[in-house]
Amino acid sequence: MQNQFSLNGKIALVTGASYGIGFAIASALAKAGATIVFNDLKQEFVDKGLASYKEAGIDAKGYVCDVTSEEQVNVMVALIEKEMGAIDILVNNAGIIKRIPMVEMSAAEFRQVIDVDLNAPFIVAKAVIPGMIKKGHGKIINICSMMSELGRETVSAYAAAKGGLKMLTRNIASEYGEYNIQCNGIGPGYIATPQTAPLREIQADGSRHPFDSFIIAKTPAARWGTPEDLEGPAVFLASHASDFVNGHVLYVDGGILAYIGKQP
Ligand code: NAP
Ligand code: GCO
Repeated sequence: MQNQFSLNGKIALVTGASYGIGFAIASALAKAGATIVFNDLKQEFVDKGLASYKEAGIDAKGYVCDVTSEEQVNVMVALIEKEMGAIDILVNNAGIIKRIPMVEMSAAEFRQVIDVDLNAPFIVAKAVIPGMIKKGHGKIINICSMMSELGRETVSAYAAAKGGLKMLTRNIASEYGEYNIQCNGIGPGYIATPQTAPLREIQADGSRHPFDSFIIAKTPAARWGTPEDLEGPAVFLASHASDFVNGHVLYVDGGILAYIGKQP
């Protein structure tokens, strides 16, 4: 059974993985046997990421690359393929959020979120798929969100992007399934990372942030998720164990999507 989940000999590219969810997922893939390549926007974050991987006993390779730039992505993927071989596993993790009421949001801000959260996964997937076709197999995991299914105040661009990413996931599965490429999504619930830190800030009077209390009440597990909660699902979707799972989004949300909320 262990062999089904083994990633020995596989090369995995995890985008935006210096810390947070990307780091946890990459570390789990490494523990299952994969060689890790990651990128981040600035050398200083890549260096911090490299130090964290080293501390965890993982020999990762890091690149500076903005995933919204097709040129930079193509250069990075070509370098990886030259130095290490074709990528077996891609995790489109890099993402941003802007919490701004829709009527106050500029079109430029909206576009920026769509660019990182939807256009970039297209750009990176497009760059790695030809190598996967040549290799005869590939796994693409797109990091979706609760907002692939639900809306809420202030996150119009993010919800539009993550909803789009769910459909891009299904489309890649549809278009490249015949080449033995599986493309699935992971939809994390509310996970404690720098991205959600503003929603968990302790208030001036020492009480919990109202959004923090709201999430605890809305989550049957009655807690925020941790990046480590995503490790097992990521290894599953990257491994042979999921070879007939394609175009699926696996929600790892402590039950949020199943729950109407606490009765008054
Ligand atoms: P995070 O802590 O903000 O980390 C995001 C990472 O993406 C950072 O390393 C960031 O780089 C990188 N990044 C952003 N734009 C980039 C670009 N253009 N090129 C390359 N790297 C870029 O976020 P997280 O909470 O770990 O989230 C990771 C993914 O999970 C995102 O797609 C997010 O939308 C999704 N997600 C998060 C949650 C949650 O509750 N936290 C829930 C569902 C889905 P810098 O260090 O340079 O900023
Ligand atoms: C927000 C949050 C979310 C989460 C996550 C939920 O402001 O509502 O940041 O969007 O980060 O994506 O799955």
